[in-house]
Amino acid sequence: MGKLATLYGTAALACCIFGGNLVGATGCNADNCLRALFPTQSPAVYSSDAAFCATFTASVDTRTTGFPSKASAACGSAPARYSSACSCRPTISSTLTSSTTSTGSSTTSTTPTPTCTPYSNYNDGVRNGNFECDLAPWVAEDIPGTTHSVSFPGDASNFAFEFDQVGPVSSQTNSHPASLSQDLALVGNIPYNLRFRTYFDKCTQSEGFVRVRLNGQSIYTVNACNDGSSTFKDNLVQFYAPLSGGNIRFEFLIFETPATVKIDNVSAIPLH
Ligand SMILES: [Ca+2]
Repeated sequence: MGKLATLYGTAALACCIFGGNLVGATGCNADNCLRALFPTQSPAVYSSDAAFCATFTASVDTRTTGFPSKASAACGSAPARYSSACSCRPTISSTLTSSTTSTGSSTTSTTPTPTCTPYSNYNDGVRNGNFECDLAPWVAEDIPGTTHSVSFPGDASNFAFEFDQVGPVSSQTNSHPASLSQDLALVGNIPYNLRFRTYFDKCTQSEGFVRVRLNGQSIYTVNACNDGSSTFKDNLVQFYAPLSGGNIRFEFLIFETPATVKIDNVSAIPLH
């Protein structure tokens, strides 16, 4: 299955999509570098990048290596790009509370309580993409033998959507699999980066895969064995939104019992 799918409405448009933005040496530029470094308001994602920015802006920084790998394609190795992105990074309004206390030989963990941020910044076409506001406006559909939940831990210890194959695999798995979907708030006629993180509990021949549909069209699949199991992995799909709105649908074509698949940190951000 392809790891990267690229859909554009016209070949003519493709010439312009990946052109780098011109960025000055100082100031805040709302460009692809910023969006790559801070793709969501997820506290988990934000905290790691905020930590990078804290070290980066502590002094005049001229480093050309050691940048967050997820932003290297968009930001390159010019310190000014990172300085710009760090100078206008998002203000996070939600926090997670989590505590672990050790008393002698016993350890007590407290399940975090999400503080809801119902809509992301930066023109994100996905709402509640980090599942920190429970499930809505996502719609989850089970089939015989499957269940779902918003569970902890998610990606980097917050919440995630969890699909579970708990019973015999249904004969309708191929034709009408369990799914997770929502209507998107896309601006028409521009290209987008769809990013999300997936977790498969194991890599086996029969574990199966997750299929992504945009407006009913299959645009991407990720296999249980694509990137290893038992950890969250990045996925990137570039697509062109011909119209405003739209619908995204994750389908769980899982053929093993028991099996667990998680999805977290879903975002759809304009490329420019
Ligand atoms: Ca999450």
